[in-house]
Amino acid sequence: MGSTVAAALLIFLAAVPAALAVTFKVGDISGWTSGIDYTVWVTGKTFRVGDTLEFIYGLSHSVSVVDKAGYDGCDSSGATRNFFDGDTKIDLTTVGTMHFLCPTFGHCLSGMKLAVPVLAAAPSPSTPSSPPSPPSPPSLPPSASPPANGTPDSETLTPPPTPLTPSSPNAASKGVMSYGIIGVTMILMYGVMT
Ligand SMILES: [Cu+2]
Repeated sequence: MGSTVAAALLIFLAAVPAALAVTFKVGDISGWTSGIDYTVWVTGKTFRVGDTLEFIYGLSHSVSVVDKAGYDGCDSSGATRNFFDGDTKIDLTTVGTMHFLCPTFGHCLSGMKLAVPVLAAAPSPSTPSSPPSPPSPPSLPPSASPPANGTPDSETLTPPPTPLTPSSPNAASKGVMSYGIIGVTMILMYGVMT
């Protein structure tokens, strides 16, 4: 049973990265506001066609979609779209760099602008090119092995149910992994006691 669960979990983990589009909350918990360096926020992230940007902002801000010249010069006069609703979701539909700025006076000049490089949609699993984020191989805690000599101590035999990967997708798979670890522990205890 344990191997079946593990196999199902592996299939699940392998299928997720290619299947899910990502919604990026611009600025993360800070949102779309003054005083944030959005070039830093963009660094290290991969944006793809099919993903979504979500701008969350207060009344003093808005979002203008501009071209590179508008971005460089903080000029929103040529904006193709403007949003004021405080929670703006923009779908990334084409490959290339999208440019945004806040047209409130002075905000763009103080850094409230965003350039997002958009790549092609994520490759399908059958494509031989490198996947965006291969799951790191899990490392089981070594404390599950019983002592070679002496009586087994039940406390040392039950490690905490740590998730196998740092980014566990949901609580359900955590529960499955917990059952797997408990099952392995029980098998080890049974082997020691017989
Ligand atoms: Cu602003």
